[in-house]
Amino acid sequence: MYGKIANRVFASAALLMLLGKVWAGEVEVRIGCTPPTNTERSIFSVNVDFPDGHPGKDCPGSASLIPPPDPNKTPDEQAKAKRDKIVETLKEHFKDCGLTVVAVPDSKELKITGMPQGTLIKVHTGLTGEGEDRTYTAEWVEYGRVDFDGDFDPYDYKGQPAVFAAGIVTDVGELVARVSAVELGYQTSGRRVVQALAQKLGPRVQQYGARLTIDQNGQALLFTFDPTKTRQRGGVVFGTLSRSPGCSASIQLRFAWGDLNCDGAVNNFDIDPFVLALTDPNGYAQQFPNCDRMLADVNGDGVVDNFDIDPFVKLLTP
Ligand SMILES: [Ca+2]
Ligand SMILES: [Ca+2]
Repeated sequence: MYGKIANRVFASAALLMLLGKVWAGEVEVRIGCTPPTNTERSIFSVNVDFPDGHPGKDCPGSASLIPPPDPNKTPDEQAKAKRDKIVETLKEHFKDCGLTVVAVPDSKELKITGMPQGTLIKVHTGLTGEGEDRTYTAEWVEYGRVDFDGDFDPYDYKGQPAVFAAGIVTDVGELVARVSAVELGYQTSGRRVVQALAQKLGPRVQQYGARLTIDQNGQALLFTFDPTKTRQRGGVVFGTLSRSPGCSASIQLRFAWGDLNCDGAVNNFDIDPFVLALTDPNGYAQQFPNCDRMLADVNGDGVVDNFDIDPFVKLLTP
């Protein structure tokens, strides 16, 4: 059985050796900015973590120094100024690892293109104090998380009670919960904030195409996205006006169909794992514990079987 399937896959794939590698990585991720409120230059950072084993060049993290907003500018202009500063820094950091960073015209967003599937993108707002930034992608988001790490100052830069926000963006729309320090009785530990936000989001998250759980440390909201409801947009909303660092968010891109060794690329190295997924589910789970055997369901009918062989071979053929 194993031999027969392997032969069929290998025969079809022999052609590929001549054609070279096929890369999966063309995912676009967007970051939308809201106006910062910091009173001193503060760091806003974006980290891109390619999947383990990905042969592409490592992408270093990037920290942008965001100046305090110009009070003569409108909130939209302040958000765009922050966005432009981030674009300027990211461009420099990501140019060697195959990612392109541009400002999206007529918006407060930037987009990063060229991400391999399976990449983790993390945004840390540091001390920049903004209401509701967002990061999302089309079609490829698997998980999202919003962290409120540590204890937060219950006041914002104007001395008003701070507001904390978290939510999701999907094809259904945006679902955002906000909680103020007043509502929390000024007990603004990350755990309290996360609990309060989860309570507000809870009843409606599923309807928006995600599942919500709380991280075991109690300081992060974890979202698992429904692929059928994140075809156009899927991601998270996050932010706080508090003068404390500790708010961050990340999205994890799904691996591609056929990327059976989960290295972010679909190529000849996936042939052996594919055959293993097909013939020996337990063996596959043992050898690729961080991967999902269902990635072998290339024809998308919900089962992994021989009918996935031809579509898999097709994936490998440009
Ligand atoms: Ca692969
Ligand atoms: Ca199938």
